[in-house]
Amino acid sequence: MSESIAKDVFVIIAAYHEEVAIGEVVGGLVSAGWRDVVVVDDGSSDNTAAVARQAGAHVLVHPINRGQGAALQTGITWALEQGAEVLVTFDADGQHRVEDLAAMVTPILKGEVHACLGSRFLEHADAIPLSRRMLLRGAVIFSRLVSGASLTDAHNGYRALSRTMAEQLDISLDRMAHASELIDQIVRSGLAWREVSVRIRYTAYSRSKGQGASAAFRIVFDYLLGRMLG
Ligand SMILES: Nc1nc2c(ncn2[C@@H]2O[C@H](COP(=O)(O)OP(=O)(O)O)[C@@H](O)[C@H]2O)c(=O)[nH]1
Ligand SMILES: [Mg+2]
Repeated sequence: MSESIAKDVFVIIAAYHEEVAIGEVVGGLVSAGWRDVVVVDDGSSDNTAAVARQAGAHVLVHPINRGQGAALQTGITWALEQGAEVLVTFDADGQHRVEDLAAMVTPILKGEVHACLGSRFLEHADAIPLSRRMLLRGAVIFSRLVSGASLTDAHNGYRALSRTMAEQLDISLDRMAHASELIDQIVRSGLAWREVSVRIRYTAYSRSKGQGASAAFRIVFDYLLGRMLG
């Protein structure tokens, strides 16, 4: 990857109790040349913040746990203040691949679109555990119904945003329902976006911590409540 691609790209990682994985995640990004890595430690009681700092990240800390949506908004606001031109949201648990990052940011740097949304279903979908596939299929149908967005993957945390797009976003749903909220806001912005094929890693670690079916109900509930109140 050439230095010019990484310049002004900020990678934002919301992390909660990820001391086991975060060092390798940050280290992998930094050693591949993505120097501006921002970890938002969301009130973890373990060593997430120290491990992330040691690996070379800028670390912002929420004193209490507020959820991934709130943490991403904190990171986005800070990166914009630092002059970020492209903002990437990236998971802390090792599920996203550094190798996919250039393909995520290049369409934005070229001025073709203002958002690239990672999709694990454009190619290689067979590598996804069946229970996950079924849950995510539900998320796609839900998002088509409520946002009218034609996506193949509605709950993928791997996104790249232009500065213009990021300035317009306003995440009000603190927990996991922010993923649907972000899609709504991106679609409604009227700015161009596209899906980009990425591979999600399913490790024993990430599967033991990840969002399951009960979390899906909470996500739908939070999202609908947010729509009613907003
Ligand atoms: N800041 C913050 N991040 C969280 C929280 N819960 C999960 N995350 C992070 O969000 C990312 C995705 O969460 P995960 O539970 O793995 O969701 P899944 O991969 O969609 O099943 C991971 O990097 C987590 O560390 C939270 O309460 N606050
Ligand atoms: Mg995960």
